[in-house]
Amino acid sequence: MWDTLWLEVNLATMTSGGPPFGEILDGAVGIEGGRLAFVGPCDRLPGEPGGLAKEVREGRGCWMTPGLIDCHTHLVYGGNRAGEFEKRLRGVSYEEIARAGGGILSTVKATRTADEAELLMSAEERLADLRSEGVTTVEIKSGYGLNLETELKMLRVARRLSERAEVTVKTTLLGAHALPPEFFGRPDAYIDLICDEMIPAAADLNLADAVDAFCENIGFSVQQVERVFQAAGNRNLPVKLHAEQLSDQGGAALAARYGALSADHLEYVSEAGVRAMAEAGTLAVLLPGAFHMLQEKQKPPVALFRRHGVPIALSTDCNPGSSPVTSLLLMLNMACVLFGLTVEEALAGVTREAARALGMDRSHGTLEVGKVADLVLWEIEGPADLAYRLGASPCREVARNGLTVLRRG
Ligand code: DI6
Ligand code: FE
Repeated sequence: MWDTLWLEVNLATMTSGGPPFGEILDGAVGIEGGRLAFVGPCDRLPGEPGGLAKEVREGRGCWMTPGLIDCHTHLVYGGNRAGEFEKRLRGVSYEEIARAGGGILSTVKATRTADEAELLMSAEERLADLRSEGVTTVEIKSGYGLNLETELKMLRVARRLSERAEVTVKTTLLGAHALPPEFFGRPDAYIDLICDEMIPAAADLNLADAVDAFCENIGFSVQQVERVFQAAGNRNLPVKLHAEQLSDQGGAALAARYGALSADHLEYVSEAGVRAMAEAGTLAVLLPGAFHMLQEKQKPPVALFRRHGVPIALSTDCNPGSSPVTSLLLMLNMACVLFGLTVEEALAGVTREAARALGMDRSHGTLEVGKVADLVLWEIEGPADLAYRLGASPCREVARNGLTVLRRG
């Protein structure tokens, strides 16, 4: 006996190689022990529904997708930067604000002074927004501490969120996000601190699932990031990189050389960088919220990613500076309208490919027998509605590990 059987649901399984969206109309889904035990058309069920499962649920023609995965966020932070947003609207650039000690560093101040309970509470509110739209897995980076104590504090809060909020959390140490004031003029000494103390401590305490860095002229150089990647490798931590967001630094090629899970942003990536990513199997994570908020003009080269076969994932980049976004559905729309993705590419970008970007594609990201039963029920006419309707909230029910964690309307 299965625990639960869903009947009369249209499935966007998001498996590749078959029909668009891996679609199965008039489908059924069986769940047992938190895993998918059956995914197929209703008329291929191996028996009478009542005899197959303890609980039978009617989908009434709703659509079901895998639980959404937000694979790049800075969800845990202190303070608020709406004032900077107003400055940018008056023409001051993101880089100018950063160089004047605002930007990331203003959030660092607020995050250092906040205690764990405060950080947890504000992050929980943002996480609630994401969850209300079907997000079941979220990656959360540190990077607003920039000292050992606060980086670990952020990672601990991220781990606690996963216990409290019925969401799967992957944590990433982003010590190399910006140069903290106490290291001004000594960036290499700060890289020493990351390599010698932060990475070993995060690894020993099992607080980080990966290591990230910001490779940019207002961030860190390729040489500095390379040292961080080596230290991560010494502790068997996978790496990823904020690369080519504001300029071409050769970060994507570096990420590829270290077998990175993903290179993220990529507005300024060169064809050589894209080719290197393709060869290494490094994904492109696109972040249209940051592109929009910073009023960027240069788009990531989607046609090159397609031509070279670089898979594309999509994320909110939820952060207080460049992307105060807590709607992954909005990112579907922006990726289609601003970057020219198809709806299918966009939806794959927050399911199958996002799972791959987090190294969890064997267990998550598609509706397939054996995978974890993270799923969302949507009251929509078809998958395109998810990218088409701005501000709609068609999410009706969310299950994580086969258990209902959200039910609406
Ligand atoms: N790129 C981004 O878009 C975020 N971090 C990064 O390296 C922005 C972080 C912030 O402005 O607080
Ligand atoms: Fe980011």
